[in-house]
Amino acid sequence: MSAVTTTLTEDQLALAEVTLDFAQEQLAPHAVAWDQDKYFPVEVIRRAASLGLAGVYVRKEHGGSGLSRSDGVLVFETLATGCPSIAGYLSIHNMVAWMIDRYGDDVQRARWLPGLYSAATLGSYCLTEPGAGSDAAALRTRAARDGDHYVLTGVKQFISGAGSAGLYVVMARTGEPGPGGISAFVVERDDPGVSFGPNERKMGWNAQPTRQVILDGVRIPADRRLGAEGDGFRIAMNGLNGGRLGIAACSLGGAQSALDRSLSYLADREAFGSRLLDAQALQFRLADMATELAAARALVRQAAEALDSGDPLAPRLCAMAKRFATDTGYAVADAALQLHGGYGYLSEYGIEKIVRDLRVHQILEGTNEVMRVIVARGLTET
Ligand code: FAD
Ligand code: 2MC
Repeated sequence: MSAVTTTLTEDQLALAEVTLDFAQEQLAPHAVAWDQDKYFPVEVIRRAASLGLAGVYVRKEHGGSGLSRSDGVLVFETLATGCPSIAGYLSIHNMVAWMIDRYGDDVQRARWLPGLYSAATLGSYCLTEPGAGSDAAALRTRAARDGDHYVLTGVKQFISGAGSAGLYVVMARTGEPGPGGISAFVVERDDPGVSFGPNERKMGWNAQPTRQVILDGVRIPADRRLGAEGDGFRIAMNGLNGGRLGIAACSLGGAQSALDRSLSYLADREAFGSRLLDAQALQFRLADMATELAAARALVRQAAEALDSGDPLAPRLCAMAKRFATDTGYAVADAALQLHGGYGYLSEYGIEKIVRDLRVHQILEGTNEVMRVIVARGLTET
């Protein structure tokens, strides 16, 4: 905990205490079993919602917690010390709730936000398609206007929470090829024509489902569109700026937990007549892990402050922070596994689960290669 408290305000310290208690009491004791059983603990997510953690960025006047991104990265880092997979899903749910608060009109907010911030309704974000992942602006899901309705047809791939979620923010094409022809819509699970693929079998993030969302002539009223026609790509990207920080923070929390466990493990484990913790080679490894995590945390906070202040460089800083924190988090968790010797490789110690969970953070919400594309474009275009 000491590693995350520097320069925090009194309010932030209190927030971190509440979320850390929740993570240690409600998530950590069950994380290994949820992973093994592929169990999505919706009831625990609803308990998190009762603490305001399902409407983190929804404005207070709209019923949410009204927290800043700087607060939010603290929330997701501390939650991820208990389970990166559930913290990661909550980050996505909060991205969806923020998009509705930010881009919805009063009627849309009143209709969907209460369900989202109480987590009575879970949210999913649907951008990726089988033929359009990194090149998201190439998406082909079609939303054809038909009088006062749109008819959506297409397939969304790798959707977190799909099947369990009641509300889907779907990016679909209403106009010309490229980003300018994309609009954002809210699709509900019970809309006729919505179905789901099987729960994907995957390396990590097993405590939450990942499925295709299949849209087969889904006819929805035009008032399900978020923002104007053609604004969907911008809405999707602005959602992802904050989302990428959430995922970055989850990597920090998972890795911090792996580092803390390594310290206790090495203090207990003896070899060659002394505690392993007394071996300077291992102390240096721990020192490097702590240093790299502190550097990543500083960059995540800097990006969060940039997003809070509306800095035009914020998208680039978010990409830098997502790339650096998710690479660092994975490396630190993998080093923690090594420090546990053979026990790190056993499921019951929970370390290999952290490594598997953190691996996907280098891929989703924009791969780390795409993060480099964003940073490099910024460098070469200015
Ligand atoms: P591709 O785009 O095909 O990329 C393949 C490789 O090529 C990658 O290494 C990539 O970095 C590299 N590459 C591509 N373009 C370039 C380039 N220009 N320069 C250099 N390298 C490049 N999506 C959602 O919309 N909603 C979700 O909820 C969601 N949840 C997910 C959950 C999981 C568990 C997973 C695995 C994915 C999820 N995704 C979700 C999808 C995720 O965002 C995509 O997998 C990711 O954006 C990459 O797309 P792709 O898999 O099609 O890879
Ligand atoms: N913030 C704000 N606006 C952005 C933005 C960002 N991060 N990125 C792009 N835009 C705007 C950009 O400014 C431009 O606006 P305008 O037309 O007004 O100039 C518009 O969007 C089009 O942008 P580009 O011309 O850069 O579009 P391009 O097609 O070249 O590529 C790229 C953009 C590669 C950055 C984008 O496709 C991308 O981020 N790809 C990765 C996809 C991704 O992150 N998927 C994650 C899925 S969700 C997930 O995995 C979950 C687990 C939830």
